[in-house]
Amino acid sequence: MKMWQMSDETMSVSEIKQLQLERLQSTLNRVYNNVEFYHNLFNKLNITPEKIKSLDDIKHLPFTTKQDLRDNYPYGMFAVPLKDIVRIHSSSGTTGKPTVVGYTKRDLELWKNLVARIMVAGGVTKDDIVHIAFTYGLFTGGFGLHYGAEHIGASVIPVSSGNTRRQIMIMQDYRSSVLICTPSYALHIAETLESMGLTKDDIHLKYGLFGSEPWGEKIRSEIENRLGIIATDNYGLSEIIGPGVAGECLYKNGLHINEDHFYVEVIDPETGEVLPEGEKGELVITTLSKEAMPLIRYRTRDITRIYRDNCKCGRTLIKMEKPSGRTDDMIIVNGVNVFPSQVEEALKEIEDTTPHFMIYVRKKGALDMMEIHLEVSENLFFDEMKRQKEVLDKITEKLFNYLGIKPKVKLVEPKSLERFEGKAKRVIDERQQ
Ligand code: DLL
Repeated sequence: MKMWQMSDETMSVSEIKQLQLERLQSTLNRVYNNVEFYHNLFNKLNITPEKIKSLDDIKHLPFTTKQDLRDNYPYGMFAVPLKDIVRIHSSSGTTGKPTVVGYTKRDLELWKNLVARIMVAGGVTKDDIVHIAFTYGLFTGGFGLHYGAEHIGASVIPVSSGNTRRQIMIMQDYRSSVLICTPSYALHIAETLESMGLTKDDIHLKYGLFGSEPWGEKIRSEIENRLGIIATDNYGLSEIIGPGVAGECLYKNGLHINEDHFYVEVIDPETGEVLPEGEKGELVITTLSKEAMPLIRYRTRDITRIYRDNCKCGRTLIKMEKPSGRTDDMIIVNGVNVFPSQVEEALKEIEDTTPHFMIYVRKKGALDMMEIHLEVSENLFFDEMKRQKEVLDKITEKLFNYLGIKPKVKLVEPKSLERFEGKAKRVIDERQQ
């Protein structure tokens, strides 16, 4: 299996831990000396960088949250003067001020190498024609993947998102071999291709690297079958670097985390306690080599587990399971916790359903009401009422098993729900309005 930085991606666990400790200590010194926020916080807690003598000691360090980034908006978390910042991105926050992230020249070098690792792991080579349909702009997806692909030496087409028919024309004419976007946009591209009377045989795609939102195996197999590709998942977040934090190899069983640059922990989101490897909780990341904006124990709010295995690709980097959602995605319906990913999971085994659904939560008197609109196949939609009713009962039953509550389910016509060019939205909570 090809790798971009073989010696870094195949270190032994003891080598990696030694490197992480050295990098952690220098990061702690850097933030203590250069970031007022950390300086004051460490002083308040009576922590000095010298007190952190082992990786285990990291649990004594405080967490950093998105709120801390907001409180220090826009540049307060930077550890270098602005003159050393060469790029600024920001996160797509839906509430309040966005969070701003900066990069030095060396950070950009690091970033493109980490993205290159993930792209090579997902099958990309210098001979590929890489079609990037992530938005270019403040969002890290477009530029992040762009520089990684160029660094490998692939031919990059910076299409950006939108105008799907034109995307397909470009794919046909320029012979794009790799598609890069969100999984929901990939599905939308597949549908548009079919609505234009074309099939996967009319395009030249071989691989797809998708990320930036949660997606399950049902969506993966739909995309793979309809576009004729091998689809891998990759994960990242702007606060940490953008894409390039973790990615699947072609064995598609867990995302390899670039742990020589990011130290990961999984915590119980309620208590903040560190959980043993293998247990599910909130992912917390400490950057180990970033210059412009190092972060200590950043709470990602993403839910996953981390584990080591002997991956057949040869990489020894610790893995994370596909993130199943975010702690703040959780909706509470009459006291029961529900994650949109559970709905996707429940529908996986039911024939004639599609991955397109929207969850509405409303108030009915004092009670919460959850209604799921679900697109079904043409066959079923136009089938007799009796069969529709059977499927509806099956779906409701399955959802009850997964969620612990019985939502109202409405089967809707194929292609009637909104489609997304970026991250998909799965919940409309009308209780807050
Ligand atoms: O989405 C960075 C990125 C761009 C990653 C392109 C991969 C590809 P943000 O806009 O800051 O950055 O959003 C970060 O998106 O905390 C997760 O909740 C979610 N997310 C990102 N990748 C995945 C994934 C980019 N593969 C937030 N699976 C993160 C599930 C993901 N969720």
